[in-house]
Amino acid sequence: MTATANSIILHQYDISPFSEKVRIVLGLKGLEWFACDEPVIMPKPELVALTGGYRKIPVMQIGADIYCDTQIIIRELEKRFPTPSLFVGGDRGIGWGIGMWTDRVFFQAAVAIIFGGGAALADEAFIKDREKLTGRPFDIEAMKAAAPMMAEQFRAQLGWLEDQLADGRAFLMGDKPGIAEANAYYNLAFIRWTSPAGAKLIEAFPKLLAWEARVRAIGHGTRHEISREDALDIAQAASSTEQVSRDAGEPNGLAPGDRVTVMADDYGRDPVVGEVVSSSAQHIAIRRKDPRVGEVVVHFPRTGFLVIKG
Ligand SMILES: N[C@@H](CCC(=O)N[C@@H](CS)C(=O)NCC(=O)O)C(=O)O
Repeated sequence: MTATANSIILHQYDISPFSEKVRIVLGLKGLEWFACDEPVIMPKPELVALTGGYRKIPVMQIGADIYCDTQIIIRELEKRFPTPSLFVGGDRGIGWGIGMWTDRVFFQAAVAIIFGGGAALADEAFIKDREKLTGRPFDIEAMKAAAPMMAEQFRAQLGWLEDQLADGRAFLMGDKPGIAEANAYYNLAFIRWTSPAGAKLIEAFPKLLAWEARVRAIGHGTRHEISREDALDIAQAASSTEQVSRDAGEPNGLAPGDRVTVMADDYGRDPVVGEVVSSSAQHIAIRRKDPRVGEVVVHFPRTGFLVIKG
């Protein structure tokens, strides 16, 4: 199977929890996709050629359109492949809000438990890389000290999920799986892959355990592999399909053609510079040129990102 300009290419690595969020969405929608494995630490020259600076994982590529952050990746997948919908009842807005909880507070508790527990992932090169990523010391000793408190935090949030399932429903929003599953599940998967002590916390919640098995069974759709060079060749040969559009509601008057810098507001704040193609309350798409891939359009969500004019 060969990838084309219409194929979904997920720049990822297998042990990446945020990639697992997207893989579950690919499974829910029964999609065929290409995994393009990226390094766990910098340098990531091929990824940065596509994004213009953004280095976090995952990044989705469809032709010359590059989607940075799981929120915009999932929004695009829902737009291009609306059936079955990720919105299964009563969660069309709050589904995104669940992501802001699980990607930040829930995820940070998992990280402290995993690395405070001495996960073998954290060698010297990894620690140096993550210090650069976050702009703070990656302080294993501090994480060790915080791990017991974080276990309480993590357990409390597992308890919310258990309570959500208390009426016997199969999935968080009812009888069908959707965006809430993708958002909630990947932190449990991350703990299972890396921390036996953390995984023990899950065992105390019977409804959650059964739910976890149901979500795992959804799978990842149909996965193929693609090399980084082949993915770059696809971007170079393709043209973006993003249409120019002006959002009259832009609070700061942003318009197509404006030069902007976009960066995450939390960690991995590497700036990406380009020219606005389209924007809305939920997205910004910017055009940039790269010597290896030519013209690409890079897409970001608005919550969790800063857009600076000029
Ligand atoms: N808000 C981002 C978070 C992504 C994220 O933190 N990804 C981790 C890996 S799961 C990462 O990029 N770590 C640094 C790296 O892999 O270089 C999203 O939703 O995509």
